[in-house]
Amino acid sequence: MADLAAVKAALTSQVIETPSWGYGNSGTRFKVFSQAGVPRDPYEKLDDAAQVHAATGVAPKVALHIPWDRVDDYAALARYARDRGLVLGAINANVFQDDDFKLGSVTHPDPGVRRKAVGHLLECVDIMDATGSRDLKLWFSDGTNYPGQDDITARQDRLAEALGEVYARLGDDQRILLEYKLFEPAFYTTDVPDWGTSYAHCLRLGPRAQVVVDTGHHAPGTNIEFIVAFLLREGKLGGFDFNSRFYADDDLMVGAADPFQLFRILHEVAKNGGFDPATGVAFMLDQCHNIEAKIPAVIRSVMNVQEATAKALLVDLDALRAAQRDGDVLTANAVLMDAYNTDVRPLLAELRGELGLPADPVAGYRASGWQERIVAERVGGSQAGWGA
Ligand code: LRH
Ligand code: MN
Ligand code: MN
Repeated sequence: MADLAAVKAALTSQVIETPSWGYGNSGTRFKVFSQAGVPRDPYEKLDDAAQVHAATGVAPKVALHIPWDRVDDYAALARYARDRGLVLGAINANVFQDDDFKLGSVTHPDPGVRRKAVGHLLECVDIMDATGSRDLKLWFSDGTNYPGQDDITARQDRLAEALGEVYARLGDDQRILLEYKLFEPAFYTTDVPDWGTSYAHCLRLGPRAQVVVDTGHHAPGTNIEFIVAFLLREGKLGGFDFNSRFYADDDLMVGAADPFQLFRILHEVAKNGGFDPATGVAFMLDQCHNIEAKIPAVIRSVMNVQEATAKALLVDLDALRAAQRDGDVLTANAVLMDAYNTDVRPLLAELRGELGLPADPVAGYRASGWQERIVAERVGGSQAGWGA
């Protein structure tokens, strides 16, 4: 039997980082839908994130995206966050929304464009110094659309050079988290398309470069928990961008499409010690809420991660290992399924009660009056960045 007190302690110390862009308007390339009351600036995004933290108790960190969250004074933004019980999390660089980056950013054939891209990445490290952020999260849209368009190997060389320059600029407590994605917006080659490419670059860079796994960035059918187990074993799992998908990079609420996959991923995290804050695994959300109400959707997502975490922590590892040792396939599988099929909602409601949180965080948010207030007070909200 899993130790319930230890399960509760792990659930209490878990930190789920929410994305600033999840609070803004978003959409697809076909349409960005506007919602009433969305934040008009990064400060208001933090106000909304504070509501998520108030309702759940486990979401004190907020990731920023630069330049979507550009402000004059980042130290002041960090203070504003602190005053609301929050801290600023990963700084996400954006080298994908500038006309200059049409053929790539750090892998662009023109050294002048590469310099501009690296300049932005270095500026993001300056911002981290001001905000106290630990993580520089890098996702490159770089790639090609047509065979022959550019030299695949030369692009890897350019990528390595840029990453090396940024790595050298990191402070002792800062990390590069290198994200991969199979395709989109590039449709033929992508310069960091998979975990292996990211891992190879991180390995070469050194211990402060780690891989980030965005759950929506794989080919259909990819066994993500295998990747997670492998990276944890190598000390190279920097964190997650959680979301869920039915087809490609859908950015739907985590746990909505495939809660069983989320459980299998978090089982690997639990089994390999990844919930220990000392391992530094960041549990981030990377989602956009195009058609649903944003703040309750973020709350729901946090709850979905908590539920999958609780189930993963409930796996009876002694029984599992005994069955594995005995080659008892059916019992091993049953041990795992017993944990997955446990209704952990009463346990989480009890824990929230003990912590003075609403037993039902979505209901707690709805009763708070915040939604009505922002709809009345905020006029002309901004969009997350897509299509901006
Ligand atoms: C790319 C990505 C990356 C970006 C975010 C907005 O698809 O997952 O993490 O920063 O979306
Ligand atoms: Mn992502
Ligand atoms: Mn993505």
